[in-house]
Amino acid sequence: MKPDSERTALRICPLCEANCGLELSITGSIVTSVRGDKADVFSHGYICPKGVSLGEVDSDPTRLSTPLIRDVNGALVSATWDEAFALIRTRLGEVVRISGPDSVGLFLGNPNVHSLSGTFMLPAFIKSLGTSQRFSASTVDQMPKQAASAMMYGTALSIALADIDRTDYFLVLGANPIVSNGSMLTAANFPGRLRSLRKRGGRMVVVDPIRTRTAEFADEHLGIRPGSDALWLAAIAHVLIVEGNPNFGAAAQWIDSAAVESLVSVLSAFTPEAVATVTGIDADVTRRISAELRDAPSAAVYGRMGTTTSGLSIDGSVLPMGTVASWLIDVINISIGSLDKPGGVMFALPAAGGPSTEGTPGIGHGVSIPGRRRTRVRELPSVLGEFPVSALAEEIDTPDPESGDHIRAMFVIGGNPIVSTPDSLRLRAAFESLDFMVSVDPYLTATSSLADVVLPVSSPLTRSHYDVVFNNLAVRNQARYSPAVFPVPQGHMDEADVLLTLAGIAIGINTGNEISADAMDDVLAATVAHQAVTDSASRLQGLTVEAVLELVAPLRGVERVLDIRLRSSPAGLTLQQIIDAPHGIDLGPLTPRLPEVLRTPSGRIEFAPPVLVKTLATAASAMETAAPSPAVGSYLLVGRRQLRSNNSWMKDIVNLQGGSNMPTAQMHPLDAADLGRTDGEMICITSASGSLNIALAISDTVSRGCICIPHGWADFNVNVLVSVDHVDPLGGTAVLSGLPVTVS
Ligand SMILES: Nc1nc2c(c(=O)[nH]1)N[C@H]1C(S)=C(S)[C@@H](COP(=O)(O)OP(=O)(O)OC[C@H]3O[C@@H](n4cnc5c(=O)[nH]c(N)nc54)[C@H](O)[C@@H]3O)O[C@H]1N2
Ligand SMILES: Nc1nc2c(c(=O)[nH]1)N[C@H]1C(S)=C(S)[C@@H](COP(=O)(O)OP(=O)(O)OC[C@H]3O[C@@H](n4cnc5c(=O)[nH]c(N)nc54)[C@H](O)[C@@H]3O)O[C@H]1N2
Ligand code: SF4
Ligand SMILES: [Mo]
Repeated sequence: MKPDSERTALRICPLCEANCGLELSITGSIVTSVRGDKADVFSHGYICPKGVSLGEVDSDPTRLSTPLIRDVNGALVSATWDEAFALIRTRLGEVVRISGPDSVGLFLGNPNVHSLSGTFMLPAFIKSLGTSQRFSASTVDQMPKQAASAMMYGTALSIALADIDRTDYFLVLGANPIVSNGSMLTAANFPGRLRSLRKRGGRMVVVDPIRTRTAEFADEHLGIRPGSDALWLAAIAHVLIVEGNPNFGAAAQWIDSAAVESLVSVLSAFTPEAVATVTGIDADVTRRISAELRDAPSAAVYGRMGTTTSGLSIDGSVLPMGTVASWLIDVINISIGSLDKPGGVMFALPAAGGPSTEGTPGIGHGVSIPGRRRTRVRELPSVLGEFPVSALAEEIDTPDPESGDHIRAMFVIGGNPIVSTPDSLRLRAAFESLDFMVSVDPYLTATSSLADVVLPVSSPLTRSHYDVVFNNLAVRNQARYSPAVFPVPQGHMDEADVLLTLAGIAIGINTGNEISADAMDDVLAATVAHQAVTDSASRLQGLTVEAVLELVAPLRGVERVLDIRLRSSPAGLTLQQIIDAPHGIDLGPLTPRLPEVLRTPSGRIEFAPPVLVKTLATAASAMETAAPSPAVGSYLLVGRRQLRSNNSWMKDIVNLQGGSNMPTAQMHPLDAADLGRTDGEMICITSASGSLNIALAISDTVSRGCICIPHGWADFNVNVLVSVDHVDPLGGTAVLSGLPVTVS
């Protein structure tokens, strides 16, 4: 073996929000091993099993190597890129010419936020296509947190982040970061950071219907009835604000007294005693936790999937509470003086910029929640520019009785909605009825196998990387860039080029003048440069577009856009400076950003947005009507994530298979005994939407009355059980946890 064919390369892991820096050993064109990069300024050598398998992801033989198109017999066959794009040009063109751009739907999946191409090139395609029919994985995920934060602070990425490296008290609801490695809170080595918290004498409390690995690690675990977090959080807020004298700390001068009064009034009903039955948490425990939060030198409350995607099931109805719960978390953080305080919850200052660094510091347009547009069939409100994915199937399969309007064509980009969104069987039938469908996906999946054209993108290791999105959510400010590890192999195509080509085709269809990917790249760079010279907060404000493009020449593609973004943002770095620091540039712990961070029209913190106050008020009756536990024979569905798995993909990676990575329904031993079922037996779970046969796994980690099933498995798809009916009225997000099911 030639020694010169062996090398190492550094690479930020694109597989989850933790953004670990990794070191790859490479022989020829094969990654032979992956380790954590000890010198990485953010992750300091941490790695998880998924990161270890990044080489296998790169060389995965199941990755598609050519585009696929559907032939006259209905089979998907290999095609050239020219053939695939030609088919899109013709068939998409037909649909748009006959029915207009709004007859084309878009579903954008999770991997798009983990790449520069998804971050920079995808918006160009969306704009070129000109459709309003946009759906994404956000409405089966974090949208309620974004909606609540946007209302309070002004933008969808103005998230107050738990400062876990400095806090003395960490209250976690509905999150399992020891397995998930964290979400809406980018903190590489979450387990290590939690160990440090414990080591420095800090306390951690986890609220979850399941005794997860995170709960087991914590000082205290509180089981809670699924979907009732908003009521419990309201009771804590009651103790702090109605019974006590809240100390708003740094936030005080940005909060209106009228907002405090309106909160006091709505919270008055939510005493710890009143919520005890419905939540399953004793009033004295709620009072003690409230006091601990108030008295700790610093404290942070953090909620994730369990708080954004749960609903409260009572008497046959399900109450989605995600946006209210997400808001109340911030209400509590503010009421204990934690906002903008080290060890409390703080805002990141992303080096490549973001919504909270653009525009006029301290004031902005804010957002309208619920959104102003409505879905055609059910009139569900839009949220932050998109529609709830729970409405997607009906928008395809239910033409307007008068106009005949409906979605006739779909682009699915980096998503697998058949597996990851509610009522999978109906969505599958809806996709099968489309006139035309395209998937941009490296794999043949439950979703992409329904497409007329599949455009595979080349391996993530053939692209450069910088976490533009997640630096808005990171617990430490830093800037890290990895160049591509491998060139794009002959015959493959980089995702940026795929998306720019699609954008050019869409422009051609809409205007008659198609633009090449190269020309599209120039249009995009000029647009970003234009923003950079006109934005009042930009360091490049006042320059000409030409001068900015001159500064970043000869870069093209994602690097060019990234360099413009870096230069225009508060840290004022250049891409070259970051390239010159291969283990990253540490920009230090989070620093106070009030009031400059605000982008609300009032220039204040919207502590008690009226729609949230109203929604909480309507939940008050739930406390009275809720029975202490679900009806006999009925169980509440709860989700879980698996350490050796990544949503619906990476299931073919050999080193990740087996062990805990199995699709099973976990149940408490006493519930299983009641049903007369033993471990490993197949059980049939039925909901209002469908039935699922799946193996039973008996586990005392599960609260009585709950059934815990992971998502992401095509053959054991939990989303056949999940209904499209229960949608958060403000955050547009589906209820995934807390739904009633029966077992037979
Ligand atoms: N019941 C239930 N449902 C859930 C959840 C739950 O907890 N319970 N969780 C929800 C959450 S949080 C999320 S984020 C969603 C995820 O939902 P999706 O985004 O729909 O699914 P993913 O499995 O993340 O993967 C999307 C697809 O992207 C492809 N892909 C991988 N890398 C790339 C790439 O670089 N480019 C492109 N173009 N494609 C790529 C993969 O092959 C896969 O087919 O699922 C949601 N669904
Ligand atoms: N290994 C691995 N890591 C991942 C992923 C993966 O698939 N595998 N997916 C990534 C993605 S896309 C995301 S969004 C993140 C998600 O990251 P997390 O939110 O940390 O992960 P989950 O495991 O979904 O944790 C949700 C927890 O909420 C609990 N829960 C359910 N209902 C309720 C409720 O009503 N109240 C309360 N208090 N708790 C409830 C569940 O029992 C579960 O423990 O993980 C990311 N990381
Ligand atoms: S924790 Fe996330 S970012 Fe870190 S190695 Fe694992 S998958 Fe990659
Ligand atoms: Mo997610």
